[in-house]
Amino acid sequence: MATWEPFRRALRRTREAVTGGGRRGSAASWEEFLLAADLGYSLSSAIAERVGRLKPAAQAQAVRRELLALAGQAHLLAFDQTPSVVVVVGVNGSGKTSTAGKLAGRWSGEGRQVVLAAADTYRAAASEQLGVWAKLAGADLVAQRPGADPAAVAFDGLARAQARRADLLLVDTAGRLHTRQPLMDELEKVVRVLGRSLGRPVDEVLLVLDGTMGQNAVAQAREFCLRLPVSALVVTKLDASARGGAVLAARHEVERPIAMVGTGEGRDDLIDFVPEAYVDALLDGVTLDGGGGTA
Ligand SMILES: Nc1nc2c(ncn2[C@@H]2O[C@H](COP(=O)(O)OP(=O)(O)OP(=O)(O)O)[C@@H](O)[C@H]2O)c(=O)[nH]1
Ligand SMILES: [Mg+2]
Repeated sequence: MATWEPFRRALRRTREAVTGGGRRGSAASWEEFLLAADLGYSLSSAIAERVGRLKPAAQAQAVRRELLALAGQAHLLAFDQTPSVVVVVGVNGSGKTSTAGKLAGRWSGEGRQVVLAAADTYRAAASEQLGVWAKLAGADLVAQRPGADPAAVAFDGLARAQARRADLLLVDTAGRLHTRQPLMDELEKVVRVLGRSLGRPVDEVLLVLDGTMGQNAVAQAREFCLRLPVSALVVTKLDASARGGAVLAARHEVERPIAMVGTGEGRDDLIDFVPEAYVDALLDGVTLDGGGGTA
């Protein structure tokens, strides 16, 4: 399958962590497997308990079904406006700027006109970093001087996108700890100002979660979703993580779909989330006592 190999590659470390535990065939061994995949304690024990009641031969399929239910449906980004507006949010270093840059590259590559707004006015060189991505993508960059009001940059970005009749406005924001109230207020303002100028809600608010953060990402997702109209999750750095299952726990916690997965630092290293491919890559190599497999 075309989409399977990138997931397999990205989940290599997680798979190594979970298949190291040997043969499955009891609730305890499934719990160990799910904990190793970083699904978190409550989900892992609940699933293992349900699955452990089944005959060993039925267990692997039951785990697959449980994981598919957790993964939910794929999420296609909404693109039917001129411009469609996508705001990228998340904690420091989660991969927001890279994700915005990769998306700009993908969409310009498909012939869409893209404007990137550098609403991270805090970090030194943040707009230069986005500028590099804009150049790579052939997208327009809208930026102001460091310290400017992020909502003003977003507003300018929208004005530019509307003036050029661009297809997409992508707004990169500053990383912030979900526990810092004033910073979250500011992010709310960015989304509110854009919505007011558009006369409708922004099309997507993508929450970027660092896939190496494990269960911390679950707490982040909860807080961001409480404050902002997050429409979907993007999980980065799965290529560098042994904790690829945590995203399923995050999805379960906030009931937002997973849109995309970051699989490296390069411009093409962002793939659409395909639940079946993801779960199969996670389970690849899992064998089962009595299930016909060999360890
Ligand atoms: N391996 C790997 N690295 C990634 C991925 N996505 C981003 N990175 C790296 O993670 C680091 C942080 O990425 P940024 O895109 O700058 O993250 P950010 O959220 O914009 O960071 P701040 O603006 O400082 O909050 C960079 O070194 C990226 O190259 C990914 O999918 N895989
Ligand atoms: Mg950034």
